[in-house]
Amino acid sequence: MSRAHTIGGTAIVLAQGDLTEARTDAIVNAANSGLLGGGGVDGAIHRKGGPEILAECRRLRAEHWPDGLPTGQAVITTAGRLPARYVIHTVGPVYSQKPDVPILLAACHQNSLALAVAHGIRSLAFSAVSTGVYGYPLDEAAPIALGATAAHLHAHPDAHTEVRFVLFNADAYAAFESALATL
Ligand code: AR6
Repeated sequence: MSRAHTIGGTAIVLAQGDLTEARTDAIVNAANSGLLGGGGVDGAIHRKGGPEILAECRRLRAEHWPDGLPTGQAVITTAGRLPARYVIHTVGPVYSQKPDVPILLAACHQNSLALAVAHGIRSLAFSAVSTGVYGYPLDEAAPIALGATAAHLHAHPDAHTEVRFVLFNADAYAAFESALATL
């Protein structure tokens, strides 16, 4: 299953599947501020990508983020043994009714995409950040993720060829499909 929508020179593509198998230049990890692995897609990335990713995350912590990466920000490492070349690690917000929560989820996407531009990354793939362990409802997260991506693509019409959302199950795919239809 896949669906696409084009903004400038970039296709926004929805697909159902496993992010660790994406053959884009970069995949975006739904990390935590410790950057040292965890469950969900983060666990799968470190498990399949191997120790090189963790070693770079440790170095980033030691050199730049001794107190952890703040929510909404993004950093980049190798992708180790994964088919992608890079992993962009971003920290989504834990879902709550606090007013800054949607702003932080949008910032994850904007900062990940800005980092991709800075590294000449033409294609990248996200999962549905914050919608697993962090509890963000899919129908609220999908329009924020896609809206932030669309805003970035309007500002950088030639920076990327593809921004893919790899959704783990049919519910996630349906939520992103509905949100994409309203872009
Ligand atoms: N490919 C694509 N999507 C996936 C995969 C996969 N391999 N595995 C899970 N998902 P989550 P969060 C989906 O929990 O909510 C970790 O412990 C999943 O169904 O991975 O941002 C981190 O270390 C959901 O839709 O990330 C943090 O502590 C989406 O990916 C915390 O969880 C995100 O779920 C981050 O929580």
